[in-house]
Amino acid sequence: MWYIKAIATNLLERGWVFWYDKRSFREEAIQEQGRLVTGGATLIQLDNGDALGDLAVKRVWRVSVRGLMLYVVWALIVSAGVARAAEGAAGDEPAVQPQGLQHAGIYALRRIEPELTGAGVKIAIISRSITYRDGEPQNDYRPNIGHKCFEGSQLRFYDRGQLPAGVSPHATAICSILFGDDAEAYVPYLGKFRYQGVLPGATGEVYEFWHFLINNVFTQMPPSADVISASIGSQFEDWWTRGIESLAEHYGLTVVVGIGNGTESYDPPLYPGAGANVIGVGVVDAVNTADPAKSLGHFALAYPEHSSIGPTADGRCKPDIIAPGNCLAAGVGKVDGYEMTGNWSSFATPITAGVVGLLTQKARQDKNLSLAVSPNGGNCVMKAILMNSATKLPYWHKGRLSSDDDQQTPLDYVQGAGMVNALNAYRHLVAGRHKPGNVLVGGWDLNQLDDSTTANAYRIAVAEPAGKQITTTVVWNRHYENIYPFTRIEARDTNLRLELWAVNPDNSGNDRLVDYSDSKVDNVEHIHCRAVAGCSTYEIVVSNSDANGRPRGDLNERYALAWDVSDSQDGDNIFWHDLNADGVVDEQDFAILLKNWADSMKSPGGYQMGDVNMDGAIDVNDLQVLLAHQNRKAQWRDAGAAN
Ligand SMILES: [Ca+2]
Ligand SMILES: [Ca+2]
Ligand SMILES: [Ca+2]
Ligand SMILES: [Ca+2]
Repeated sequence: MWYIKAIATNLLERGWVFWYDKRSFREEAIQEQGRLVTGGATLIQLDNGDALGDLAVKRVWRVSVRGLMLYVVWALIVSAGVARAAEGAAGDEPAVQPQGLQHAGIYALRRIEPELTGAGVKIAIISRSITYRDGEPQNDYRPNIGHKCFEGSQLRFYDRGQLPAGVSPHATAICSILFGDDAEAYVPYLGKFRYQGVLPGATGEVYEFWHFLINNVFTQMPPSADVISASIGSQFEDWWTRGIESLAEHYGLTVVVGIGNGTESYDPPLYPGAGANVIGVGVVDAVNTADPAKSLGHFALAYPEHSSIGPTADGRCKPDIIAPGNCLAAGVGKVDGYEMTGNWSSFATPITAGVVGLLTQKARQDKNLSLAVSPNGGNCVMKAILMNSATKLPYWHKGRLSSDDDQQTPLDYVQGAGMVNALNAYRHLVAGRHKPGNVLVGGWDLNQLDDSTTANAYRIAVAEPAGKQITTTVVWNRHYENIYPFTRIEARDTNLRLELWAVNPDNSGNDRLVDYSDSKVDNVEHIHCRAVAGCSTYEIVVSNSDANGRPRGDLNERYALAWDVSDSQDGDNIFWHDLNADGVVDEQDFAILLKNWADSMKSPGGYQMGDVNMDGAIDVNDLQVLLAHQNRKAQWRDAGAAN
């Protein structure tokens, strides 16, 4: 068997792994693991007991060599010999917490780039005082720095200093998700576990909200930070929400803000999360179970009942992105206590901001990536990369249920561009910046359109278009005055358009427009569509939608573009059928489908889940698909409770 070992070693070095023992690793098991491609990681072990490490399995082939059946696995090797990842079946050893970070691909990224801990990166946390007296904040906005998970953290505080600073449970939870690190954490229902936030090596700059508005927003003095994370919201746009957008525009600062959860279904997204230049974050719910160990480790979809929903009052798509919200987080009662946060966009926000922090650290290490952190448009690059690399969850569709609005509505009203995927975002970033012309199948650009260049084209070659998905996103800033009250300069705003063309290199007369995205009001355009069978050359075109109707001199616009070609996404996700996310497809799910079907007839403009076959309407055909999956169970449901 030595030669198999040698081949294995060689393949390993090139990112391949192969398998030969049918007893230890059956084909079905490989295929099962193969579903965990997105942000997933799984341990594969050689039959002699050598751990190959955590792998994100991409594809499996079966081949025969000298009579031996080999299973060849195209995989990304995450690291060798590390502890088993907790993506798998419930009943695993409790792994690192918060598991929401695992679900967002953050631990998988850290396994391939262990030094990505946020070192050298500064994150500003905008934190409201918990107590107000006569409208005055009482300065209780800080995390509980006595908590064990903050022992090694670098946290600095900014407030007016007139009142003694107090502790906020909200800020404690958020800062632990970002900066916490505790090798010996414990809660009774999990036993011992490792606690590790997104950026344990970063510096946290914690600002009291009103202090931040007066000292930084009003004066337009950007905080000393690379990313702003805020879990704060107001129903209405105001001078300070526009002032924050102005900071993003004028300093290229990435601002990540939760859109809120609302108090009832279909509440609109809150400002500044709803602001055009901000990354607005919605929440992916944990699965529906009474077992805390399971609800910390398994996540379902974003639901309009729990996550606020777009469009905004002026018709723009929000959120931009979603992330898991239910995290284990430091509490304020005990110095070593941890509590479950629940499904709130407040906690999806630091996960998303943290991913931008990780990308920032990487972009600083490589001068070829430096435009991603440029003060001139870096926020657009980060937003384009984050959105383009996001994972589409079941039911992702543009705008309303029907498809007739898809070209004018770039994003899903509940999922935005999809769920944050740190590993995929990292791959997008390191694929590098490419200027218009012939480009690689993945990458990004920071560029501009003006009077002389009214369109830029990026040509990609897709070797095997069958079953492939082409995704591309363009992001630009809206323009604001940089003094109070930060009025929007509407005349300065542009309306960009994104097109995907199937190109015939031999005869441009045969080029065909495959898809386009051209909203009148959004400052993002997004395409996610299947490649055309038999067509391997494509062109992505960014242009001014109304170039002909505008006076000259007004067309300058800086934009960031990201693009990628990926395999078609997982159609076998149980949440297509398990509508209440309790881990089994049964009559409760049929009842939800029937209700949503009725609602979709009553209010065709609403957002209902249940178009299982994605033909733009909920009807009897969807019910039939659901019935065909009756009694299907999620792996986690019947597995023993984790410790
Ligand atoms: Ca639609
Ligand atoms: Ca447009
Ligand atoms: Ca169910
Ligand atoms: Ca349907």
